[in-house]
Amino acid sequence: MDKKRVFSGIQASGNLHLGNYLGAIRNWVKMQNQYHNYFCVVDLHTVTVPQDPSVLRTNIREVAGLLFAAGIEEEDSVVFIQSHVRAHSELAWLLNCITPMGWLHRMTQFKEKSEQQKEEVSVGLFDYPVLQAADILLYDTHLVPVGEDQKQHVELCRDIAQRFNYRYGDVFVLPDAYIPPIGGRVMGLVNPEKKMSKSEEKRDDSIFLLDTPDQIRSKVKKATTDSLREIRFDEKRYGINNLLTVYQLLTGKEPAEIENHFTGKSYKDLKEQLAETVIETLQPLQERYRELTGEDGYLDDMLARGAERAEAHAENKLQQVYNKIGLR
Ligand code: ATP
Ligand code: LTN
Repeated sequence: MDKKRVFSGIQASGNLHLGNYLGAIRNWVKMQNQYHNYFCVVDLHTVTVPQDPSVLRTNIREVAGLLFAAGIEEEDSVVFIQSHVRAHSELAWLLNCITPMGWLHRMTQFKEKSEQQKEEVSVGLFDYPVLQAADILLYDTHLVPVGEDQKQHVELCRDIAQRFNYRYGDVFVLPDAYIPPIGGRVMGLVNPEKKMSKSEEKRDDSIFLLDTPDQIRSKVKKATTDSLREIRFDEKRYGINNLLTVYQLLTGKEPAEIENHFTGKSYKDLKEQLAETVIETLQPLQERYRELTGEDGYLDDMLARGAERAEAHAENKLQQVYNKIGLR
């Protein structure tokens, strides 16, 4: 039977963190041999907010390298850079012309991100979800594995696809989001009421995938806890709950087993064990990353192959769309 298709994207806005890994990338790796996969570094989304050109260039390669280092395999998955496949921008334009502004006004991520920028906010940031819809729809995607914050964008993509299909006939597959039952929203270490984020000013909130063991120990040590001194899963105790959830995700142990293990132990014990578990998890990934990026041209060749494979599918879809609209 034909495998279904998966598409997901990741921004090149800075270092990847444990939230990106546990909420998204790790699941992509786990699911990859059940599907045909497209994983995209969405650099056109990244420039919706100001970026330094040379930093951006470095970040794009770093994110792509980390995807392979985390275990994405060329055999099952096409990894590519969004701006290398022109069809993404072209389809975004065509979808812009059928998407009501009102739908975009409802997007909570835009409301949050634009608050910090007020009048300076770009048209691109407002239009961000339409470009995301183009990404997904170009590949006849069935499933979009993402963190919880992206659920609304995938639902919007479905609405846009439905509207197009209704007007012009069936062209697009309607995608579903896949959000992991746990890990879909890893919280900040210092501020556990907000999600762990790359764009966060407070760097101590996030563990980055390329952090050194000492940086990891120091960040986990500074993580916010509470005064109860009891190590138990409890959604109302944001700090401890987040540390335990990350520990659960990394060890694969059941909550009851974890609570038993930490009975009579201190927050300091929990933090020390968590830090060592994070270090152990990231060490092989960091090693692979160094190997991969150490060899001149190796990563670039993989990305060129990825773009070529992606383009073959995307161009075909784009032509169908032009045709339906009456443009070509
Ligand atoms: P940031 O991490 O700066 O908030 P972002 O969420 O805007 O970045 P990406 O880096 O492109 O954008 O996100 C890549 C994937 O990681 C998405 O599927 C997103 O839902 C997921 N993700 C991001 N932050 C978290 C988090 N704290 N917990 C779980 N998943 C997350
Ligand atoms: N908006 C997403 C990144 C993204 C994406 C996509 C995710 C762009 N295009 C297509 C899934 C499918 C984010 O900020 N995390």
